[in-house]
Amino acid sequence: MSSASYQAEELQDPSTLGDLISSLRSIFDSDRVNIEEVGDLLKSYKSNPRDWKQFAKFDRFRYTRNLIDEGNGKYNLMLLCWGEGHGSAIHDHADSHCFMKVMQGSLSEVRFSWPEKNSSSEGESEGKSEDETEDLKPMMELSRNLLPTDGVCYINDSMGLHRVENTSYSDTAVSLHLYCPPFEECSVFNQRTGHRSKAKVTFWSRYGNKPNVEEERPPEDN
Ligand code: CSS
Ligand code: FE2
Repeated sequence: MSSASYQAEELQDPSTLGDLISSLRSIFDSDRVNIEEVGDLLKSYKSNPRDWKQFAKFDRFRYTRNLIDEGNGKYNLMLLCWGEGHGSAIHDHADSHCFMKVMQGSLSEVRFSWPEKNSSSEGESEGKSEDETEDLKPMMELSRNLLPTDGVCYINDSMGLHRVENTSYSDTAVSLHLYCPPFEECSVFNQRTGHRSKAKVTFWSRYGNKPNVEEERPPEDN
């Protein structure tokens, strides 16, 4: 096959989640992440529940994180399942790239800036402190978006923090997330005080299998 026809094949829209996984693997073969290219690829796949229902495992109480692919160790691809009214804490992304695509329903994404000091005291690094007594301003909302099915968004720590929520009380929601590089811990924030704490992120299921061991839960609200 000539390189030109190979390229033409690569540019075809993925028609299944399997195709999408293969294309992501080849994009991430390169050490540079082209944010636009990954975003466009995620947009070009049209969600079909038949492709991903084997990974969609819900919990009654919290949203769940279900691992789909470890991307040759370079990134984690996972399906998040949000029950009615389920939401995340305000969180960062541990210096990773975060891509998110809605697969079913819709999700609200509210962005915040990093906490800032309340006083005129200067010199210390903004929002990086875990000192519970530190005087910080209430966290400032930057934007608010309702992402529809097949909608894609991107965030990293330099763009701020966010809270993701299924605001529907009648419909569940499902989203596909890609984090590069993978992370096991992030920070969660209290909107009122700006205080931050560490939270482990865990998987509810891996490759469609739910472990019988103790329940694993996503980050708790601070
Ligand atoms: N970052 C959250 C989901 S919103 S992007 C998580 O991985 O649990
Ligand atoms: Fe997030």
